[in-house]
Amino acid sequence: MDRVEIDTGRGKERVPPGQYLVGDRWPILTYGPTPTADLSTWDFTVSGLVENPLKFTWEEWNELPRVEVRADMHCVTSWSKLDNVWMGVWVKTLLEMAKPKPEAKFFNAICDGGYTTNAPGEELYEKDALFATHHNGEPLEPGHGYPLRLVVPRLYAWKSAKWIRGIELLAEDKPGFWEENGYHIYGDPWREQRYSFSF
Ligand SMILES: Nc1nc2c(c(=O)[nH]1)N[C@H]1C(S)=C(S)[C@@H](COP(=O)(O)O)O[C@H]1N2
Ligand SMILES: [Mo]
Repeated sequence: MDRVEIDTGRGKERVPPGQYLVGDRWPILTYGPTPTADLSTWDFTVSGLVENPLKFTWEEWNELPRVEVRADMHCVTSWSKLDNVWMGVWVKTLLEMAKPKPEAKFFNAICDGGYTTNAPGEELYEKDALFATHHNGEPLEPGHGYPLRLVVPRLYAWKSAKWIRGIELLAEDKPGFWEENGYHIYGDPWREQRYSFSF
Protein backbone atom coordinates (compact mmCIF):
# COMPACT_ATOMS: atom_id res chain seq x y z
CA MET A 1 0.00 0.00 0.00
CA ASP A 2 1.33 3.47 -0.87
CA ARG A 3 1.83 5.79 2.09
CA VAL A 4 1.92 9.57 1.97
CA GLU A 5 3.33 11.63 4.85
CA ILE A 6 2.34 15.17 5.85
CA ASP A 7 2.90 17.65 3.08
CA THR A 8 1.56 21.12 3.71
CA GLY A 9 2.60 21.93 0.16
CA ARG A 10 5.12 24.35 -1.15
CA GLY A 11 7.11 24.74 2.09
CA LYS A 12 4.41 26.37 4.19
CA GLU A 13 4.09 26.64 7.96
CA ARG A 14 2.42 23.55 9.32
CA VAL A 15 -0.51 25.37 10.95
CA PRO A 16 -2.08 28.08 8.79
CA PRO A 17 -2.63 31.59 10.21
CA GLY A 18 -5.61 32.12 12.51
CA GLN A 19 -6.11 28.42 13.34
CA TYR A 20 -6.16 26.78 16.80
CA LEU A 21 -5.56 23.09 17.52
CA VAL A 22 -8.29 20.78 18.82
CA GLY A 23 -5.91 18.01 19.92
CA ASP A 24 -7.59 14.60 20.05
CA ARG A 25 -11.05 16.05 19.74
CA TRP A 26 -12.71 15.80 16.35
CA PRO A 27 -15.63 18.21 15.90
CA ILE A 28 -18.42 17.27 13.51
CA LEU A 29 -19.38 20.08 11.17
CA THR A 30 -22.36 19.32 9.01
CA TYR A 31 -24.99 21.51 7.46
CA GLY A 32 -28.26 19.64 7.97
CA PRO A 33 -28.95 16.05 8.97
CA THR A 34 -26.53 13.12 8.68
CA PRO A 35 -27.55 10.94 5.72
CA THR A 36 -27.74 7.17 6.26
CA ALA A 37 -25.94 4.95 3.80
CA ASP A 38 -27.47 1.85 2.21
CA LEU A 39 -24.49 -0.03 0.81
CA SER A 40 -26.72 -2.32 -1.29
CA THR A 41 -27.82 0.62 -3.44
CA TRP A 42 -24.78 2.87 -2.96
CA ASP A 43 -22.83 3.79 -6.05
CA PHE A 44 -20.07 6.17 -7.00
CA THR A 45 -19.84 7.92 -10.34
CA VAL A 46 -17.23 9.91 -12.19
CA SER A 47 -19.11 11.94 -14.77
CA GLY A 48 -18.95 15.07 -16.89
CA LEU A 49 -16.03 15.82 -19.19
CA VAL A 50 -14.26 12.45 -19.11
CA GLU A 51 -13.42 9.93 -21.85
CA ASN A 52 -14.60 7.01 -19.67
CA PRO A 53 -17.47 7.77 -17.31
CA LEU A 54 -17.22 5.45 -14.29
CA LYS A 55 -19.73 3.86 -11.97
CA PHE A 56 -18.90 1.62 -9.00
CA THR A 57 -20.99 -0.43 -6.64
CA TRP A 58 -19.73 -0.65 -3.05
CA GLU A 59 -18.22 -4.10 -3.80
CA GLU A 60 -16.47 -2.76 -6.87
CA TRP A 61 -15.23 0.26 -4.96
CA ASN A 62 -13.57 -2.00 -2.43
CA GLU A 63 -11.52 -3.68 -5.17
CA LEU A 64 -9.64 -0.43 -5.88
CA PRO A 65 -6.05 -0.09 -4.65
CA ARG A 66 -5.71 1.48 -1.18
CA VAL A 67 -3.41 4.24 0.04
CA GLU A 68 -2.74 5.72 3.46
CA VAL A 69 -2.33 9.47 3.82
CA ARG A 70 -1.27 11.38 6.94
CA ALA A 71 -2.67 14.88 6.75
CA ASP A 72 -3.89 17.86 8.76
CA MET A 73 -7.41 19.21 8.60
CA HIS A 74 -8.20 22.93 8.74
CA CYS A 75 -11.77 24.13 9.18
CA VAL A 76 -12.67 27.66 8.15
CA THR A 77 -14.26 28.17 11.59
CA SER A 78 -10.61 28.13 12.84
CA TRP A 79 -10.05 24.68 14.28
CA SER A 80 -7.32 22.43 12.97
CA LYS A 81 -6.85 18.73 13.67
CA LEU A 82 -3.34 17.47 12.98
CA ASP A 83 -2.00 14.03 12.06
CA ASN A 84 -5.08 12.35 10.71
CA VAL A 85 -4.29 9.02 9.10
CA TRP A 86 -6.75 8.45 6.29
CA MET A 87 -7.10 5.25 4.31
CA GLY A 88 -8.83 5.07 0.98
CA VAL A 89 -8.37 5.47 -2.74
CA TRP A 90 -6.29 8.16 -4.39
CA VAL A 91 -8.47 10.51 -6.40
CA LYS A 92 -5.83 10.44 -9.11
CA THR A 93 -6.30 6.66 -9.44
CA LEU A 94 -9.90 7.30 -10.42
CA LEU A 95 -8.98 10.16 -12.74
CA GLU A 96 -6.42 8.01 -14.54
CA MET A 97 -9.23 5.51 -15.18
CA ALA A 98 -11.77 8.14 -16.21
CA LYS A 99 -9.39 10.22 -18.37
CA PRO A 100 -10.64 13.80 -18.06
CA LYS A 101 -10.86 15.68 -21.35
CA PRO A 102 -8.45 18.62 -21.82
CA GLU A 103 -11.24 21.13 -21.18
CA ALA A 104 -12.10 19.57 -17.78
CA LYS A 105 -10.55 22.19 -15.49
CA PHE A 106 -12.82 21.99 -12.42
CA PHE A 107 -14.77 19.47 -10.43
CA ASN A 108 -17.97 19.41 -8.47
CA ALA A 109 -18.31 16.92 -5.61
CA ILE A 110 -21.81 15.49 -5.20
CA CYS A 111 -22.97 14.08 -1.85
CA ASP A 112 -25.88 12.26 -0.31
CA GLY A 113 -28.07 14.92 1.28
CA GLY A 114 -27.44 17.40 -1.53
CA TYR A 115 -24.18 19.03 -0.34
CA THR A 116 -21.80 20.08 -3.10
CA THR A 117 -18.37 21.67 -3.27
CA ASN A 118 -16.00 22.65 -6.05
CA ALA A 119 -12.31 23.17 -6.77
CA PRO A 120 -9.88 23.17 -9.68
CA GLY A 121 -9.33 19.64 -11.02
CA GLU A 122 -5.59 19.86 -10.41
CA GLU A 123 -6.20 19.71 -6.64
CA LEU A 124 -7.38 16.15 -7.12
CA TYR A 125 -4.05 15.03 -8.54
CA GLU A 126 -2.18 15.99 -5.35
CA LYS A 127 -0.77 12.92 -3.60
CA ASP A 128 -2.68 13.67 -0.39
CA ALA A 129 -6.11 13.94 -2.06
CA LEU A 130 -8.12 10.78 -1.52
CA PHE A 131 -11.55 9.26 -1.08
CA ALA A 132 -11.34 7.94 2.47
CA THR A 133 -13.21 5.11 4.14
CA HIS A 134 -11.07 5.04 7.32
CA HIS A 135 -9.66 7.53 9.82
CA ASN A 136 -6.94 6.49 12.29
CA GLY A 137 -7.61 2.82 11.57
CA GLU A 138 -11.38 2.90 12.06
CA PRO A 139 -14.18 3.08 9.50
CA LEU A 140 -15.57 6.62 9.34
CA GLU A 141 -18.30 7.33 11.84
CA PRO A 142 -21.65 8.37 10.33
CA GLY A 143 -21.12 12.01 11.30
CA HIS A 144 -17.70 12.10 9.65
CA GLY A 145 -18.91 10.78 6.29
CA TYR A 146 -19.48 7.02 6.43
CA PRO A 147 -19.05 5.22 4.12
CA LEU A 148 -16.91 7.56 1.99
CA ARG A 149 -15.63 11.11 2.07
CA LEU A 150 -13.34 13.21 -0.02
CA VAL A 151 -10.22 14.55 1.73
CA VAL A 152 -8.41 17.54 0.20
CA PRO A 153 -6.03 18.59 2.99
CA ARG A 154 -4.53 21.59 1.18
CA LEU A 155 -7.86 23.41 1.13
CA TYR A 156 -10.21 24.35 3.97
CA ALA A 157 -12.12 21.32 5.19
CA TRP A 158 -15.48 22.32 3.72
CA LYS A 159 -13.98 21.03 0.45
CA SER A 160 -13.56 17.58 2.04
CA ALA A 161 -17.05 16.43 1.11
CA LYS A 162 -18.64 13.81 3.39
CA TRP A 163 -21.03 11.07 2.12
CA ILE A 164 -19.65 11.67 -1.35
CA ARG A 165 -21.32 9.81 -4.21
CA GLY A 166 -19.51 11.18 -7.19
CA ILE A 167 -17.48 13.83 -8.90
CA GLU A 168 -18.35 15.67 -12.04
CA LEU A 169 -15.62 17.18 -14.24
CA LEU A 170 -16.48 20.59 -15.64
CA ALA A 171 -15.07 23.24 -17.97
CA GLU A 172 -16.18 26.13 -15.75
CA ASP A 173 -15.93 26.51 -11.99
CA LYS A 174 -19.32 25.91 -10.36
CA PRO A 175 -19.72 27.19 -6.79
CA GLY A 176 -20.91 24.51 -4.36
CA PHE A 177 -23.11 24.87 -1.31
CA TRP A 178 -20.81 26.95 0.92
CA GLU A 179 -19.20 28.73 -2.01
CA GLU A 180 -22.67 30.01 -2.91
CA ASN A 181 -23.18 31.05 0.70
CA GLY A 182 -20.20 33.32 1.17
CA TYR A 183 -17.23 30.98 1.46
CA HIS A 184 -14.24 31.52 -0.78
CA ILE A 185 -14.35 29.91 -4.22
CA TYR A 186 -10.86 28.35 -3.73
CA GLY A 187 -10.21 28.32 0.05
CA ASP A 188 -6.44 28.14 0.61
CA PRO A 189 -5.90 28.11 4.43
CA TRP A 190 -2.37 29.53 4.17
CA ARG A 191 -3.73 32.58 2.36
CA GLU A 192 -6.72 32.72 4.73
CA GLN A 193 -9.16 32.54 1.85
CA ARG A 194 -12.08 32.06 4.20
CA TYR A 195 -14.87 34.12 2.71
CA SER A 196 -15.63 35.67 -0.65
CA PHE A 197 -16.36 39.06 0.95
CA SER A 198 -14.41 41.16 3.43
CA PHE A 199 -15.75 42.51 6.71
N1 LIG B 1 -21.66 16.41 2.74
C1 LIG B 1 -21.08 17.31 3.56
N2 LIG B 1 -19.74 17.36 3.61
C2 LIG B 1 -19.14 18.26 4.44
C3 LIG B 1 -19.89 19.15 5.22
C4 LIG B 1 -21.31 19.07 5.14
O1 LIG B 1 -22.04 19.83 5.80
N3 LIG B 1 -21.86 18.14 4.30
N4 LIG B 1 -19.26 20.06 6.04
C5 LIG B 1 -17.89 20.43 5.64
C6 LIG B 1 -17.20 21.21 6.66
S1 LIG B 1 -17.65 22.84 6.81
C7 LIG B 1 -16.15 20.71 7.36
S2 LIG B 1 -15.23 21.68 8.40
C8 LIG B 1 -15.80 19.28 7.31
C9 LIG B 1 -15.88 18.73 8.70
O2 LIG B 1 -15.60 17.36 8.70
P1 LIG B 1 -15.90 16.58 10.05
O3 LIG B 1 -17.34 16.84 10.42
O4 LIG B 1 -15.60 15.16 9.74
O5 LIG B 1 -14.96 17.17 11.07
O6 LIG B 1 -16.67 18.54 6.48
C10 LIG B 1 -17.05 19.20 5.30
N5 LIG B 1 -17.79 18.28 4.48
MO1 LIG C 1 -15.82 23.83 8.08
